Amino acid sequence: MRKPSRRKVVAGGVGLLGNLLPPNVIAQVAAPAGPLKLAPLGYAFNALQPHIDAETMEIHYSRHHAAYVNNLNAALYDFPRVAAMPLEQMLARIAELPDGLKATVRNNGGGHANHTMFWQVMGTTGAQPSGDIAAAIKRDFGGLDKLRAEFDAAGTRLFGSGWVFVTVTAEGKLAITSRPNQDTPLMDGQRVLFGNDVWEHAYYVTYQNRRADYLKAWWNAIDWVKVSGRYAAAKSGALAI
Ligand code: MN3
Repeated sequence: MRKPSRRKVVAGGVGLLGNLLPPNVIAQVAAPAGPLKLAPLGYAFNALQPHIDAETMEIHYSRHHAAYVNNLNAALYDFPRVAAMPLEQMLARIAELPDGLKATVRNNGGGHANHTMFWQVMGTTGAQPSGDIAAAIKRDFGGLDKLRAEFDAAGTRLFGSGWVFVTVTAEGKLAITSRPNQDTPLMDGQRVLFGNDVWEHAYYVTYQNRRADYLKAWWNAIDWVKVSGRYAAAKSGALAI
């Protein structure tokens, strides 16, 4: 069951209750319910054009990602002890969670973590890998071209919906892996340096069925300054999602 979007809740709150309730109650109605939040995107929906079109970005962020957050918050309402856990722990300890919560955390918690990372590693700086991250890419893949070829091949091979990731260890070692649906290496206690969403909703408007073309173009949307920051955070133990 889909919960109404925040915008609809706000509109409903003002339209139906605005004349009846004091302002503090309206604020509670309008606030997103639950412990998890949809972070601001950090750039405009059209910022990644022509590689990712604005319509795709808007639907992907405002509807798909928002739905994962809303669904998870709704499910966590009855499990306050789980709700108090950081998301990466919820995912790493999924086997210990109440049975009624496992599938929701896996699908919607995984979706929330994956998309939070995804928006973060994209941007418009146009920078290329340099310094530590460039050295690690050369050491572990033989260079950026080889990383790209291997990563795109993994994304093309993945049947149906899922993600391709580059994981990073605390020592800074990089590896390519893929997962179906909204699964994430966080469920195995690993850390994600960056990853690409190969669900059709991530690319269908511009690329239709041409996933390989999307994978190739996506490298133009990566912000290597942000990836570099995540790499440093992973090595210092500070990288969470
Ligand atoms: Mn997606």
